[in-house]
Amino acid sequence: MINMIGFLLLVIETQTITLELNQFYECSCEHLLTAQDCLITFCNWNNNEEKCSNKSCNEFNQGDCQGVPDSFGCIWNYNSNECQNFKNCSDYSFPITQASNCYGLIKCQANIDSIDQTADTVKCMDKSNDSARSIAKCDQIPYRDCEWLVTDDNKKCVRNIQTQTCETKTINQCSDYKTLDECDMNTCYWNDSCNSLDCSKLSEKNCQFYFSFDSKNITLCTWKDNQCVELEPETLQQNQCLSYTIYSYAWNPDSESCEVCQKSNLQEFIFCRLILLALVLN
Ligand SMILES: *[C@@H]1O[C@H](CO)[C@@H](O)[C@H](O)[C@H]1NC(C)=O
Ligand SMILES: *[C@@H]1O[C@H](CO)[C@@H](O)[C@H](O)[C@H]1NC(C)=O
Ligand SMILES: *[C@@H]1O[C@H](CO)[C@@H](O)[C@H](O)[C@H]1NC(C)=O
Ligand SMILES: *[C@@H]1O[C@H](CO)[C@@H](O)[C@H](O)[C@H]1NC(C)=O
Ligand SMILES: CC(=O)N[C@H]1CO[C@H](CO)[C@@H](O)[C@@H]1O
Repeated sequence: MINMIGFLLLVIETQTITLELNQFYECSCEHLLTAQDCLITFCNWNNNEEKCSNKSCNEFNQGDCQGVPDSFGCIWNYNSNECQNFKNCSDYSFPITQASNCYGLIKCQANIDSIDQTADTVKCMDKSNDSARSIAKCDQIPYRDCEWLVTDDNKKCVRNIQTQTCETKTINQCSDYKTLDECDMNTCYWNDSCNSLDCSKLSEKNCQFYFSFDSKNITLCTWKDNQCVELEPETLQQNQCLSYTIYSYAWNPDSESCEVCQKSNLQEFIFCRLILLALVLN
């Protein structure tokens, strides 16, 4: 029985290391529960209430505005040169060659149907799926920008070098990419063939995180004993928690542990199941 519970705990640990995209870089000031953690660049600490709260967008310079986690809802406006509250993806449009700027907004993507060749503009829209590279469809994407975007039915936009077009392909694993050009280095690596990435394949400089195959999940890595390994947030100290996890985990002074800021439904589901199972087993 104890072995069984041990095994289940192990399963939970591996689950928590891989974050869903909506759990990554999502801490906001309200998650920072001690004065020490309340980041002065982004937040204000109220000594009386012992509470950390976000500064408003218009207090940020360009660098900080572009650096705050999405949860602050701040976007830099290049026209008026100020940091503004983000409202809606469809408020933004860019020259066609800068369509990738849509992905720098908050949960937005390029709206392929809005491409206007005459005016040279593309509008942004709300995300149509949960991938960091979500897109509605691959055709009409300029060859140059055809970079492993993910459609709502989980197909990939892949360059066809022969026809110089952006093709819709069913890709189930890195080895389905047959050439170095096709091999998506955000999630795969090349060693004579295209293989899935893991932390151990990353250089010290790139030892931070990598995306899952569909860019829907992120695995955090850390440099330890001269190699890149999977980060185990539960083992982090207070002063490491925020930065090692790229603002995805914050220190909980009550439990004295480093905990994910944005809890996913799935984890709660697993947790409930574990508790139920433990009850049954007892
Ligand atoms: C904090 O962020 C929220 C959006 O998440 C915003 O509505 C609120 O105005 C911000 N607080 C301040 C002080 O600006
Ligand atoms: C943004 O605006 C569009 C078009 O008006 C609307 O359909 C969509 O629901 C809005 N999105 C959000 C997140 O409010
Ligand atoms: C490339 O990596 C894969 C997976 O790690 C391994 O199985 C394969 O042997 C490697 N190939 C070469 C040529 O090193
Ligand atoms: C992404 O994470 C979710 C939830 O943890 C999991 O169900 C899914 O299989 C993962 N997908 C990939 C491609 O790793
Ligand atoms: C944000 C969003 O719209 N996500 C959707 C992406 O596509 C999948 C599959 O169609 C949906 O289940 C998600 O809700």
